[in-house]
Amino acid sequence: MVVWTAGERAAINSIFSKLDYDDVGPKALSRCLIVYPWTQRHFESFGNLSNAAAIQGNPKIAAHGIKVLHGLDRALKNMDNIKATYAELSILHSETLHVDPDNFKLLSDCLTIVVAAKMGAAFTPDTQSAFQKFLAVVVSALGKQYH
Ligand code: HNI
Repeated sequence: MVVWTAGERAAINSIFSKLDYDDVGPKALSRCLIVYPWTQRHFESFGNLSNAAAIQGNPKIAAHGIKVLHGLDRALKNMDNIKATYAELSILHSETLHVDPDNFKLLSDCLTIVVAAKMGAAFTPDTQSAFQKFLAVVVSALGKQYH
């Protein structure tokens, strides 16, 4: 059972309450596909991924980046039971999509970098500590149904 302090809960909710999903979601996913090109193989049906500009301009990638962020909302609403909340999504990524679970960490790191760039000085070490803990619990939960 993950224990969250009141400060961590406040920091995490504050980040998401101010997040522009339509901006941050596409930026995080496209960053992941550019920085870690092997992740592109999961999106070959999404159209042109031939270079960074194509990826950053790909509407399907953008839409999926937003979907991923909304996928994080599920954890936000179930902070005390993130593992159970993501059981189905973990099975989907494992058995249907065959996504290497290492990639969850890569995407979450890209999301952290995008959020930090947006927040600037407001992304204090304490804020980052809470955000990284939240993403680490999500990444762990998404990997739980892999065998
Ligand atoms: Ni992921 C579908 C959430 C990481 C590749 N992914 C989803 C869906 C959600 C989601 C929500 C939609 C499920 C549905 O339709 O029922 N993905 C998340 C979250 C993370 C994540 C919260 C991690 C923080 N996904 C990844 C990673 C990859 C990935 C790291 C590959 C590199 N995800 C996919 C693919 C799909 C997907 C591929 C299906 C897309 C489609 O529509 O075909």
